[in-house]
Amino acid sequence: MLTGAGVSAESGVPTFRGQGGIWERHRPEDLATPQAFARDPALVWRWYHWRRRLIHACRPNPAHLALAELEARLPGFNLITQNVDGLHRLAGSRAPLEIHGNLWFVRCLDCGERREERRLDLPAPPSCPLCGGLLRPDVVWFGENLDQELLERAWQAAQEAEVMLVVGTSAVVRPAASLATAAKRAGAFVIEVNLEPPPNSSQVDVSLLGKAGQVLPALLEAS
Ligand code: BJW
Ligand code: ZN
Repeated sequence: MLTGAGVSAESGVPTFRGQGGIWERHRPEDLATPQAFARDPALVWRWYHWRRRLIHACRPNPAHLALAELEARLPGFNLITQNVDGLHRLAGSRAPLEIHGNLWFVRCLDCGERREERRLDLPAPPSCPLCGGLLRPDVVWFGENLDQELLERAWQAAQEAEVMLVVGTSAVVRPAASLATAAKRAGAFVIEVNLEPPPNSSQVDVSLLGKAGQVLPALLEAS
């Protein structure tokens, strides 16, 4: 499985692109780049502060739950997610590969210490308890490398997959989007679940149009 923001949309988490998406109102380069954080850490942190509070109130939806149930039923199941909201784990998925990080973790710019941070009363960037350095959300911004070990495991899962479901992603951000292409090239049967038809239909074998929260439980029912 490869999931994106569309999987969490029905939980009330805004997507990035498209109607009502976050990038409609904000420029990605102002908020989701290391340069933006270096320029104005308070501004970038305020944006995460807003999202953390919003996401804290969101619950997993039937799409997350169906994926957790599929994992329990299918040996050799792998879940790769671009989402940073932590909702897959909350739904019971055991080991989602969160290749774009997780906004409930922070990382020190100076000493690299990574820790869980769930407090919601942090309107300004906190400082590191070990060295006093600036803490940033432990997510992957544009221009940054993904965690190499996680990415390696994701590549391997994609290349070994017999079937790959690509759910609720616009599949424009790399290298995540390339995982589906790699799976297809290695012989996987690729199924896309999205509200919209895929821009490049030669990349998928089947396109299921609809809400992830309806399509995935229906697939589970049929399996
Ligand atoms: C529903 C639904 C419902 C709605 N049911 N469906 C090659 C060429 C050109 C550029 C690059 C390249 N390789 C790398 C790059 C640069 C860049 C990139 O890809 N840019 C492109 C945009 C052009 N990539 C990177 O910088 C990556 N790093 C990297 O490659 O390092 C090496 C390198 C460095 C320097 C130069 C070159 C290479 C890192 C990417 C990090 C992305 N980070 C973000 C923010 C994370 C933190 C945070 O959340 O704050 O990740 S950006 C944002 O986009 C977020 C998402 O995970 C990611 C993907 O979005 P997603 O999940 O697909 O959401 P949407 O909103 O786009 O789509 C939602 C979909 O759901 C839509 O299709 C809807 O229709 C659908 N939907 N409701 C089903 N109910
Ligand atoms: Zn530190």
